[in-house]
Amino acid sequence: MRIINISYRLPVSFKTKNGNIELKSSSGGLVSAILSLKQNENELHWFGVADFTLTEYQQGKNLYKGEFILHPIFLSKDINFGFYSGFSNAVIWPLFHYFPSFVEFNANYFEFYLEANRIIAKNVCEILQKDDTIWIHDYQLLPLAEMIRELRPDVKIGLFLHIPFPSYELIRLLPKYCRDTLVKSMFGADLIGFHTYEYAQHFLHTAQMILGIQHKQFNLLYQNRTIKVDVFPISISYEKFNTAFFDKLIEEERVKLKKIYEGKKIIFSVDRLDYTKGIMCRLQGFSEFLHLFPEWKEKIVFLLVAVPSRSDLKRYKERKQMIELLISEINGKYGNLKWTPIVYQYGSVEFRQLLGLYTSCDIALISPLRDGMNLVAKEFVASRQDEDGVLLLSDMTGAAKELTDALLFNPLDKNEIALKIKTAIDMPDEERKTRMINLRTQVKTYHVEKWSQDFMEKLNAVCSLKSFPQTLEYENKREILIQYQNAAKRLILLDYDGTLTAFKSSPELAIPSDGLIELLNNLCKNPKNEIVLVSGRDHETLERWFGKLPLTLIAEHGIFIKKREWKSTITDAMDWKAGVLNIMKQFAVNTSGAFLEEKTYSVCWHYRNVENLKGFAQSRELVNLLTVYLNGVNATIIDGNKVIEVKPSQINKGTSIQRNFDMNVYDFCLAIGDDRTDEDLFEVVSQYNGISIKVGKETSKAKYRLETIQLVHSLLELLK
Ligand code: GDG
Repeated sequence: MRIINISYRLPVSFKTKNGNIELKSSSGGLVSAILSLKQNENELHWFGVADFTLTEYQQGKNLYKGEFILHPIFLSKDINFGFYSGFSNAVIWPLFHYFPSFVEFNANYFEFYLEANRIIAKNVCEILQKDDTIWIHDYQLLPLAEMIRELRPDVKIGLFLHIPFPSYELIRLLPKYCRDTLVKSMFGADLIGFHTYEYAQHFLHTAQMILGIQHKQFNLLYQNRTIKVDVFPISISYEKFNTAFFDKLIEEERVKLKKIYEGKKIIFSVDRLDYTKGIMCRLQGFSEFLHLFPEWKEKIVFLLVAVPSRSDLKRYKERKQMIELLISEINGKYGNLKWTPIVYQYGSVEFRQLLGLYTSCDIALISPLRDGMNLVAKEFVASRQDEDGVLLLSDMTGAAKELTDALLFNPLDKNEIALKIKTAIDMPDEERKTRMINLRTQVKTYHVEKWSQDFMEKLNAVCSLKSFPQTLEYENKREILIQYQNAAKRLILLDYDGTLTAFKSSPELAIPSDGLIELLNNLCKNPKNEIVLVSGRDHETLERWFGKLPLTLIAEHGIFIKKREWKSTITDAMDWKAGVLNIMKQFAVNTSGAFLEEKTYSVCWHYRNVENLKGFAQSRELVNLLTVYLNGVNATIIDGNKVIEVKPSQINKGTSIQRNFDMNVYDFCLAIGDDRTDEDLFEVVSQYNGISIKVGKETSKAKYRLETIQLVHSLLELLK
């Protein structure tokens, strides 16, 4: 198998130094993750944007002896700037981290972003082979999956977002064409992964608001494909950090640091200098600690490493100045000639030094305002083989969801930070050890190698689901007919609107034609047939139109069933109905063309007569509001075909026919429907090896597809 990994950065870089080419390899978490997929002769390819010139690459590529087959992509300076700094880091990064006021949207940069992704897609497709697996990483490459799929529809694609996916309220701040493109193009992937359930949930909500797609247990049907959304909290290579504790060089580093700061408690932090990392908050918290607990004067030191990052952007330059100003203020206010409370380095540290710091400090203080995951927290924990040290972690990080034995705090609350530092210092040895053991078990259990294997397994699983209906051809029809003729007991389940009759501007106008009544009557006449009309309509209408035919009627998606007489299947109180009706009325008043349909146990808001864009936009607002209103209530919102319906949860078209299968054994079963509500029907029918047919062009779990109502009639006419 070939795995094609694509991320903005390559795992290596080439630089000219004193006229010679030097190779610099990255040993970050993602490299370990992808390397762990090198089993069974897997070939690992890695595409990324080159941060070196073509000449440097040609001269230096033989220096690389690693496991990856490298594919550097050379972008022009302009495109790369607009793509990376201009759009990725000045729009998506701040917006997705809940810093909307830091967003600097420039339409040209968005074009460069798309253009860069197109170039990458083209390069990738040039080497693609059948059965390759593509894994795309992060916010720089959100449109890539769709772009690759356009060129190679058959390929297997996974996408993982390393940063948070924010609430829809943030996404909607982007210009419509931009947000629609970004979200829609993510659906080019088969599997879309996030660090936490919260991010996945935000994404699914956004998909419903922007594209009107509803998920079922995190699975979505989109353009004839099943797409899975799932959660994969990234981790680190536990072994690498754990075993480092006894490495000679690291031990030396630790001893050296402990000697320098002898007699003092050490607080340590390291991150890229980024406004999301909450470095200012951490400094304010430390300052508050010095203010509240002056007895710690000269007995504590804060070692703060800020790694230069994106320093070409205004927000990063100003943040650096703010941080450095605050550090000097705190040092000036509390320090003296013998003691500097904050020891600051603007520059990266080598792995050996980093591990020296992780293993010699008493407290790791990590305070992002938002962070997709935060690997520093996990690295600190994994490196503490001595089971000592306290992790102080912002509850706004993805890591806080897993590392619950850390001392969690709100990064904006400087008083809380100060008190938590004090708690950490005073923590009894036993509690400190227990917490650290629990944290280490957590990181050890789901390490980065497991993360990547888990992702690959889920990607393979979703791609093996064949969800799209195949067009019902002559051969299939013949097989159905043979099966029908050989059967002694048959069940035929038919939806009405959109399946047996066309939609009209108003539901009451869709009266069955004489021809249709005759067709149904003929089907009913055959004693081997049991015909069931499974509709979302109210039971009065069904009675009026079909009451005289000898068939079973199911109304309101299963709420009413008539074999001989009408019976309700509802046992729950319906106390939500009046409130929903009120909300829908309000929306009908505000949306000209929209109208309500009230049934005994459900309410519908129709927007088929509303201008397209306006209708869809209003329907999104309504779904949003109803989702909140119905929280904890036993009612389901159906985001249907130009209709929003609320109905009791426990009943759907699938449950309504379950009883038939419980009481009978059929040797022929056929279900035909056009709407999302018919998917429940198809699901049950497929469990009993029945034949399911979707009417129309959309995706479905049905086995076959017929594009028009006329074709449904012709098929039914053959069933004599
Ligand atoms: C993004 C998301 C998510 C940092 N300084 C030095 C150094 N580092 C290494 C750390 C750690 C990594 O960089 C930083 O990872 P984080 O997870 O903390 O943060 P981001 O860079 O913002 O990463 C984040 C991550 O993607 C993975 O999905 O967790 O939420 O924002 O590995 O050790 N390493 C060395 N010297 C340094 O000076 N050697």
